[in-house]
Amino acid sequence: MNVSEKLEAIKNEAKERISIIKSMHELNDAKAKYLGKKGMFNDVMKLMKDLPNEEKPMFGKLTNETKQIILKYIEEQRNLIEQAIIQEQLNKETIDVTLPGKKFLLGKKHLMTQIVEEIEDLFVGMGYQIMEGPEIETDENNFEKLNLPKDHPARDMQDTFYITNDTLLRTHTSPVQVRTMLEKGGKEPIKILCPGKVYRRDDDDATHSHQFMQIEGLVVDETTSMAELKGTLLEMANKMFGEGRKIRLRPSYFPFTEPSVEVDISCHNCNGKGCNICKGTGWIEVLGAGMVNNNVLEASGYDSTKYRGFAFGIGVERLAMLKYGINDIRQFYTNDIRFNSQFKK
Ligand code: 2U9
Repeated sequence: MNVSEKLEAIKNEAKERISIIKSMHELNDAKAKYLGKKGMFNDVMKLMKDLPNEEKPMFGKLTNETKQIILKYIEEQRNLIEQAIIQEQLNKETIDVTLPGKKFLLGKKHLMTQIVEEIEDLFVGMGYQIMEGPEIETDENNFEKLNLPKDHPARDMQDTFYITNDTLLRTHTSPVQVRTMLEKGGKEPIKILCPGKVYRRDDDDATHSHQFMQIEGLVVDETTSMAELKGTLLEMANKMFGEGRKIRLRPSYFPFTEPSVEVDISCHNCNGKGCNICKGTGWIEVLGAGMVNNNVLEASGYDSTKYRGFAFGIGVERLAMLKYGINDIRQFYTNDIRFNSQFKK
């Protein structure tokens, strides 16, 4: 085989072999085989040695042209392989734009949060400040300063989660008010609303929970009166249970207030006629209140001959149960989406 036949043979073989290569790796091997230092053109070089000198340039040129052609085959194949890789990727990632989209459910605030925020807004509108405090409290702040002496039944081990002899899980949010009074040092008027979790040693059932949400309010000033308390509670009753509510105060007893009252609201369900929610009475009991006991004012540094105060307390779960006809308090804590999603704001 002479030089030009050899070159023609290499070119034809390269064309055929390269055209069936499917991967970059194989293509690089082929490039080394045909064009590399130890490649197939070595044999051609050996044949060239025996050629007469005047023919050498012409065959040299032909060799270079053949190499360029093979390089072109390789580059063309490289393009084809690249296209195939891209096409394969595109096929894999094909999106069916006609498929229905995923439905994203929007979360919403828990009923308890909704009600607390609603009451907070109402009272902020009446000039109250929202105050919070720790859930682990001292016996002093939770009981002693609230006119609940050591032998008072409400301090019973059976009702309170004691942590040590003088620390406990607060049984009401009243210690937040105590802290505020102590901070103000008996000198400034107070108008605060204190929402928060409280704890009582109770066996959980449909109407009892060892942990629940309370909202208490406290106003201390020189002119604070029972009339002001009554007006405030009526405002809240109308806001929470709809316009046209009436309220009724019945005498009661709390150690921290004197006089103390239980507050009934005319039933929002039957408008006072009597139904299963109000147990036929036309009234539902929703909160307790009263004028702050002088002992309580004095214990936290307020001169009871100058200052007077009123306070009230609401159990938020009970309020929500009455408003929405919920019959099991445990519904608030089990996070059942079927329950929670019913209360859309
Ligand atoms: C200070 C002075 C007085 C807070 C009050 C009530 C009446 C009351 C109950 C409602 C339902 C508790 O959650 S419940 O079981 N609360 O009836 N709370 S007066 O009186 C205070 C608080 C702090 C310094």
